[in-house]
Formats: sequence, structure tokens, C-alpha cells
Amino acid sequence: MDTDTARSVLEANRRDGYTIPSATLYPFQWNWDSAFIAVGLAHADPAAAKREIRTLLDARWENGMVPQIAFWSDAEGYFPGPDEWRVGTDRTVHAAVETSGITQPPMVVPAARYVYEVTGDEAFRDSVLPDLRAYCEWWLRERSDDGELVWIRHPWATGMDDSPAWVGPLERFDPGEVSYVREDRKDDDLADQRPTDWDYDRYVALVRQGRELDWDEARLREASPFVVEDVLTNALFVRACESLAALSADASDESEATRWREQAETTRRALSDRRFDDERGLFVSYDLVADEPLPARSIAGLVPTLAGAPTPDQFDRMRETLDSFFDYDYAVPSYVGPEMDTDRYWRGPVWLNTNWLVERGLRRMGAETAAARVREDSLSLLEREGFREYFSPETGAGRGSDRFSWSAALSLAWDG
Ligand code: 9YW
Repeated sequence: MDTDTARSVLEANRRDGYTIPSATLYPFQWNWDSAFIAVGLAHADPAAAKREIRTLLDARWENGMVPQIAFWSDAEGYFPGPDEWRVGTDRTVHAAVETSGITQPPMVVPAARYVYEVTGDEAFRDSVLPDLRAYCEWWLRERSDDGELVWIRHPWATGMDDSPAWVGPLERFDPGEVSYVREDRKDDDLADQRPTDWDYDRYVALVRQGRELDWDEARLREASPFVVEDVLTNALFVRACESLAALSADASDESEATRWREQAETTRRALSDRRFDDERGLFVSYDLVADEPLPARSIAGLVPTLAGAPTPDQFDRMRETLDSFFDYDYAVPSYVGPEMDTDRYWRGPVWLNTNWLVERGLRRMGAETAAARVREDSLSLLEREGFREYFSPETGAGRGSDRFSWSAALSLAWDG
């Protein structure tokens, strides 16, 4: 891999203490992007990796939530910006920064552990531990009905916005007349590679509902038409609890270490007992409003391997399903099934961050050959097409934005 170019992409996208995902599409700090970026930077530029995480945690809300976007400085070219979210700066604990009103999968916790394990910097560990703990507490307090599985209330919070898994719940609600101007399709070539207006109308209506209810979690739990237990978020929540346990143990806090180890086990078991679809051979998310599973063949359903969630029998069932995801020139498509669109966003293209999660998940399950295929395909896509946002699983063609930060960062991590 061309590590110099990867580093130069990350340096060009770096702002004051954080890295924007893309100069053409996403000009602020994004939550799980920064986590993947920190993983990539851990070896290449450890000081920047630590700073990336510290800055993200500085945007944490007083209630513990680490937001999806932190608007640290003004920038053109993204909708919805702070005027649309209207969160206000009184909710932040460390810094007065405008943010969005939702979170993203809690990848920042395992990323912080990864950076600590590479650097061994105890001052960094001690600085981030209280924030990571507050974030995990927030998930349990505000986003769990049963103390086992956690839910989200916006497709943007899943990190896989237009996944076909969300069509069912989005179809059931009428967004009404929503007027706004999209910023993500200025380039006409991108229209076929971005979410549709049908999806965007619903994303925006959910943001407007959030601000009308003043981002009050309890009221939104009752009123939101979109409340979903996402299996990718829950798998990363297990990893977050495991990481928090490991960091706490390292800091000689045995009672916290025990507490988070037990929570990881509780959520892992709930995933295995309640969210495995035996017929389809993968984990499926759950719609808490309609009280029904969302049985899509989404790559999200493979990520619980990373949490060690499948039993041996379940993993045997998953092997056939994996074959259907691997039946492409480039693994792993984000979705396989009737609504697959190999060029459009999360409806089929290969993304490097989900490949990273699945590769590590397969290794955890002992499936070394399958894991090696994911790594090799990822590196050959990057070699062929450069640091694109996503790729066609059929032709390998690069899609979405270029010079995309987590693609550059994860190439460094895979190389290191
Ligand atoms: C949005 C920044 C984000 C990613 C998400 C991806 C996309 C759209 O871009 O979200 O407007 O937030 O789906 O995973 O974090 O790269």
C-alpha cells in the first residue's frame, strides 16, 4: 500500500485536533469516523491518534452522549448543519460546541483501547476513561429498555443510513412536506450513488421531530416512529464494554472492570438468544415500534462475530450466509438481497470500516481463511482505486467521495 499517500490524505483532512471524513462531503468531525481514523493513526502518528479521540470526547454531552457530529468550526457544504439540529451549546460538558442530536455506533471505546495498547500512554488512558464510562452509562440509562440491548432512533445513528434494513420502519411513517436543500449531490454523477430523496425526507423529518421535542430522550422514545435495536450498534456496545473493562483493569479499578465485563456478557448473550435469525443465518435488527424483526441480509448481521456473540451452532449456520456475501469479486458487500444496488451507498457497496469490523470478527471466531479474504480484497480495492469512500463489489470501481479519511486510515492499520 502507498502509505505516504495515505498519510498525506489524513494530513490534508486534518483540522484543529480532529480529521474531517472528506473535504468534498463531510467538513466536520464525525464520531465513528474519528474512531477508525485513530485506529489507523495509532502506529503512524500516535500523538494525532490520541488527539483525535480526545477532541471527539470533548464534544460529549453532559448526559454522557458522544454526538454523531461536532461542528467545531464553520464550514460550507453540509446539510443538516447546526442551524437545523438546534441542539445549543449548553449540553456540552467540556467545550461549548454545537453538535448533532444523535450518536453513532460506540466504536470510540474500542478505538481508545487500541490507541492505549499501541502507545502505553497512561496519562491518555486516565484522561479518556471517565468520558468512555459516561458514554457507556448513557447507552444503558437512556437507550436500553431492559439493560441488555440498546436502541437508536435515527438511520444516521446506525452509520449505515440507507440500509434496506430500515425501509420497513421508514415506510410506516409519513414525513409530510419537508423542504430543505441537499448538499450531498452537487455533483450530478453522484446522484446514483447517494441515498434517495425518499430516504432523505425521512431523515430530515426525524431531525425536526427531535428538535421539536428538545432532544428529550424520554419523550422521543414515546414519539419517534423509528426506534431500532441495531445489531451492529449492539455488537460494538459489547466491544465497548469489553474495552472499558480492560482499560479499568489496567488502571487497577477492579470493581469497574467486573461491572463492564458482566455487562458485555449480558449484551452478548441477549444478541445470541434474541437477535439470531436461524433461517437466514445471521443476526437481524429489531423494530421496537412495530415489535418485529427487520430481516435484512445486511453486513450489520455479521458484525456480532466481533462481539463473540454466535454460539458454535450459530456460526455454522452463518458459514452458508457468508458464502452469499463472498460470492462477489470483492468482499464484503454491505447488503445482499432483492434491493441490492451495487453502486448506491449502504445498499450493496463495499465499505472499508465494515470490512475492518468483519475481518476482526471472523478472526475472533477462528475463521482465518475468510478473514484473510476480507483483508486481501480490501487492500486490493485500495491499491486499484485509491482511498475512495466505497466500492462496487462487482467491478471494484471506486464510488462516493475520494481521499476519504477512514479508507486511508484503515489502509495504514491493515499494513501495520
Ligand atoms: C451523514 C461521515 C458519515 C459516516 C456514515 C456514513 C455517512 C451521512 O457519512 O453518513 O450525513 O452523516 O453513512 O457512516 O459516518 O463519513
